[in-house]
Amino acid sequence: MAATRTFSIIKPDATRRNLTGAVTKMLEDAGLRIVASKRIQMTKEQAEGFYAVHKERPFFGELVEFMISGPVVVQVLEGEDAVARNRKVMGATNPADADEGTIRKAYAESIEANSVHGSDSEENAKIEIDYFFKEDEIVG
Ligand code: RTP
Ligand code: MG
Repeated sequence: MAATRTFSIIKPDATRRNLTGAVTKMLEDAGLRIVASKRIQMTKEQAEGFYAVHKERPFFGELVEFMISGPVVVQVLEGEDAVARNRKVMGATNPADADEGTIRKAYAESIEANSVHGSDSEENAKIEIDYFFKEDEIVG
């Protein structure tokens, strides 16, 4: 199968605890290649736009505040079946439900401060990659 791409964020709870390398290693060990990566401080507008699908959810305001509470590392990951492969190594949204060997089981602090984001479909992966990266910033 051909390599596909997905989009990942190492969230502020993880960068705060200096876990950028540890999380990246788990992604790489899962068969994903980091083909673009940058550390950014998201603006409120950027975070609101990124999570626009969750606008009506009760946790939207808190989620935006959390995502701008510190730097994040946005990444493009490439690999076979990248979206599903990444979702698998991330683990369940709530770390209490996450399987052993997943990033969230190892590092997430709570259902909100859960260390990583990963696109949930190939279609959303394209949209999310475009939201943060220009094509010439991605080197496969
Ligand atoms: P993500 O989008 O970050 O990869 O995570 P996900 O698909 O597993 O979770 P989703 O339902 O899309 O929610 C997006 C992010 O919102 C925060 N959240 N907080 N307080 C809450 O009940 C709650 N539920 C979700 C988490 O940071 C989650 O990753
Ligand atoms: Mg999601």
